[in-house]
Amino acid sequence: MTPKVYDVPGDWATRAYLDDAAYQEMYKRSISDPNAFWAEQAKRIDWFKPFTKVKNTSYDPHNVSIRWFEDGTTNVAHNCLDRHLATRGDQVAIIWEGDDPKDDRKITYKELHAEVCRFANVLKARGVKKGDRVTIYLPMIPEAAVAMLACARIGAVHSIVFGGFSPDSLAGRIEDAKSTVIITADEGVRGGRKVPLKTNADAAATRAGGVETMVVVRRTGAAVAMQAGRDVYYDEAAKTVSTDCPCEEMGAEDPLFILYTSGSTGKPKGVLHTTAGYLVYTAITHQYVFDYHDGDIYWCTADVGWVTGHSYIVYGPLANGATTLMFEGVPNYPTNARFWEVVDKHQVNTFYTAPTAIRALMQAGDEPVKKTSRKSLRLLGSVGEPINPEAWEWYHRVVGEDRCPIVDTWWQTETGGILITPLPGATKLKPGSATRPFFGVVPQIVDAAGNPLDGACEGSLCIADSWPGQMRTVFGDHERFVQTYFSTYPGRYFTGDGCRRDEDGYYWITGRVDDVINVAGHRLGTAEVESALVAHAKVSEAAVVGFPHDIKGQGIYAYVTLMTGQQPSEELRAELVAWVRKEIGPIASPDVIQFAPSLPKTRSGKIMRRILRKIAENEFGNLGDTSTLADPTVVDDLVNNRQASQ
Ligand code: 6R9
Repeated sequence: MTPKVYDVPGDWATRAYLDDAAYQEMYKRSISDPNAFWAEQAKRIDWFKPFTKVKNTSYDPHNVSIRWFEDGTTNVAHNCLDRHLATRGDQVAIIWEGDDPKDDRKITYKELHAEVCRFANVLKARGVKKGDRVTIYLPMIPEAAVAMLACARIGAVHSIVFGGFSPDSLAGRIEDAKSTVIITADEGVRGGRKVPLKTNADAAATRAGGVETMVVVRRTGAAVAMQAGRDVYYDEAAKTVSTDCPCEEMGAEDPLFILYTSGSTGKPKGVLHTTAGYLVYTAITHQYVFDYHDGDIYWCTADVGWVTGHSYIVYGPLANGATTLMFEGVPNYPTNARFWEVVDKHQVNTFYTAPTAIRALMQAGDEPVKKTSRKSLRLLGSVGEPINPEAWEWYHRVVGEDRCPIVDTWWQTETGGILITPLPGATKLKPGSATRPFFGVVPQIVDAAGNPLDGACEGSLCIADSWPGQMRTVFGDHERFVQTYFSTYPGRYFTGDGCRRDEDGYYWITGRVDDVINVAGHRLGTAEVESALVAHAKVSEAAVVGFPHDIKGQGIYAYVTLMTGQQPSEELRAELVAWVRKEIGPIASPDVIQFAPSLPKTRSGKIMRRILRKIAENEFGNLGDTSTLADPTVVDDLVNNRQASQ
């Protein structure tokens, strides 16, 4: 079946920065002479000391090293705030929309600058200095952006942990980052419910040890325990400091932040991003992908706990002097019309969300959308997982009333910014395809042996050379960085995604090819869920796979073998689901638990996940070769139980 193709709408062809010819020309330049291209692009930020070297990168597995603009110095907070004051001090930088539709706030660049300086001084007064790691565990309130920029201002490295993660997950990240400072809030508010952030942070600090300072932002005013000497309320500390705080001069390659993300093995990795290349890359992508012009109202619905929030709520937009909307709530609270009501209330022009939200709202029908105007919308975006063509068409037709292009942006925590994407004035759209590479990006599709494939093909997605927004290392474990991304296909960056390229050179991401599952746009390693399950006293063994889920994209299917003497029951099932929620967080709750007397293993003891995936997908007829199993009858038992549980 040939997919439908959507042309660039007429008004976009005239309004946009780039048409197709301009994209082609600029793309070619970016690839043929990256040094010249990125030297030119680096002018979009202010430098304290100019760089003389542009690109200095090696993908050689014996010496992976990624450096951009390495001898220049700058500061991210200066670029996101100070340099805008003369021209746009009174322009709104952040529109904050609270969980309750009655709560909102507008913060100008001048106000944001003052607040960031104050926060930075609170941190400094507590002894935080350049290079220190500061853990941020906050809800979606303006103070989250303020805290990030305050760290950047003084050269501290932030590590944001999503507010939905459990105390255990938070503790692991505090420990790994060797962080002695936590910034949290009394409580978070989402969908009308309170989240006990301070209580969680206390439990995590106890577990991790070494936490010397906890700065607590008051969100709800709930009474929380404050530990004398360690804990301080932000508003009280802020009264004692000035709003004058010079920016630290940062080397281009000094760390900006760490963000933990799941991989196929082991504990989550601390993805490390540095200063100048990251900022240049998020700024250029924010400008061209969203065709951002002065005065646009831009809304990305992500949480700052994920990379999308870092790059496209805070750093990219603020570097470009944009007005960025920050939303505390959820798509279906108080009703399924919330997103579109917020669009109308703040006259949003660009709206960037995740397929899982689109699918959930699609299921709720057209009526909540159609009762709103949405006339301000010009551009729609999607990120986090493959968007199925049905959801794409609905988003385009119902939400965008056939007039707004959709930018389906493919990228990763590791890539720092968008790598494969349409540009709205340049790219014809095919529903479900992330389309073409951004400037400076050379995608390569390789076969199982690592040979690059030409033309229309399907295989594993690699990137042939570095771009400025790329992660530099795994915090504290460079060897793991090399192993994870540069050893499978030596000489290339391996993304972990499968991909197809069609006859027009369009890229279609087919999903992860490793043991990572993407649940509602959130990455989870199957190994993480398994290790949470086997930590339960009644569980002897567990194997976790993803399976297709109507709304979440993928759901979590767990096969659990119980300790001898334990009996399967509905109560135990519920207990195990609750256990995983407590161990990792609600996003990791298994959707299905199948009790299995044993798991299909090879003679060398490896669990054959391929078979477990097929059973979870209900594809019994297509189990493939089971002859290498130590005990093939195990499979019949699993299939029978699966069928019985339907
Ligand atoms: C930005 C972000 C990265 C993984 C990535 C891929 C999937 C993201 C996608 C997409 C298809 C898109 N992914 N965007 N798949 N089309 N437009 O989501 O980062 O949380 O690190 O996840 O998400 O599988 O490898 P992260």
